[in-house]
Amino acid sequence: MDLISSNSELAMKNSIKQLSGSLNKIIVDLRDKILYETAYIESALDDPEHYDLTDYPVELKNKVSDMISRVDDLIDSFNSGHILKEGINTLILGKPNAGKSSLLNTLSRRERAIVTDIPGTTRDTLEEQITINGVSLNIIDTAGIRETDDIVEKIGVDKALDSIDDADLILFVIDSSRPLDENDHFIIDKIMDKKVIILLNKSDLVSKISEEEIYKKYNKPVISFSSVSLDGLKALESKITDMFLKVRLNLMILYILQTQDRQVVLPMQRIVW
Ligand SMILES: Nc1nc2c(ncn2[C@@H]2O[C@H](COP(=O)(O)OP(=O)(O)OP(=O)(O)O)[C@@H](O)[C@H]2O)c(=O)[nH]1
Ligand SMILES: [Mg+2]
Repeated sequence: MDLISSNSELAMKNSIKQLSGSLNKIIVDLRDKILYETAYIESALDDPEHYDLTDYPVELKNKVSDMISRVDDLIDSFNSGHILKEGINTLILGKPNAGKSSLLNTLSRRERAIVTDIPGTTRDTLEEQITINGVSLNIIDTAGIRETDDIVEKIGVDKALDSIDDADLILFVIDSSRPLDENDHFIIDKIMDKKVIILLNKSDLVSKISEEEIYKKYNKPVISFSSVSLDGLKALESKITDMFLKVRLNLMILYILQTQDRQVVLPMQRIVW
């Protein structure tokens, strides 16, 4: 199904590789190791005189932790598989008028979203697919987060907050020409345990907030940015691709697999999986 529904060539190659049996081989190998240890323990219990178990607990503990880390690698590979197939789910969050829709337009190089100086312009979530250095991103612009009595706007705000869980990356847009307010604090509290890049937007205006101050406070990457002067655009694009280094490694490995005999056992096998 992955192969049929994958929407890029890269995703297709990834699916083919999974089909080609590497995943199966790793699972069979893990299963064999677990069966071996289980059989060894059972035999030792049945026939204790012929088994020296003095160092076995330590040995077993090491083997089990190695297996756990292989399983963790597999789970990770699923995550980056999802990112390769569907793109990095990138949520743009911020209070009204921070410049979220302008950021979406800047990153997608087109006037995708309506931008006005009226706070509360964007009411529904808006998605756009873009590619940065070969990595695909599914960017979602959202309604500005604030307390509101407007029913439609409130639905948009709730939708934005609900999208946090599914986001692989959050671009938190702050209007640096104004001091932080309770809306900024409310947002940052909601996203502290996520992968976040903080954008100090409107850097072309006189700034009320410094990069150092924000970094010290929140310990997340901070980039000074402007959708008007395009200050910080390159820095943002490289930061995103650096954060998803694993995806880039997968791209490289897929390229190697494509150009070489697929039977070659790569030394980076652990990275692939
Ligand atoms: N000077 C300056 N103005 C900006 C920048 N980014 C956005 N703006 C302006 O800020 C205002 C709000 O921009 P939007 O992109 O609509 O802001 P938003 O966060 O999407 O706002 P809501 O949809 O209301 O939540 C507009 O007047 C933009 O032109 C920037 O980098 N520099
Ligand atoms: Mg908007």
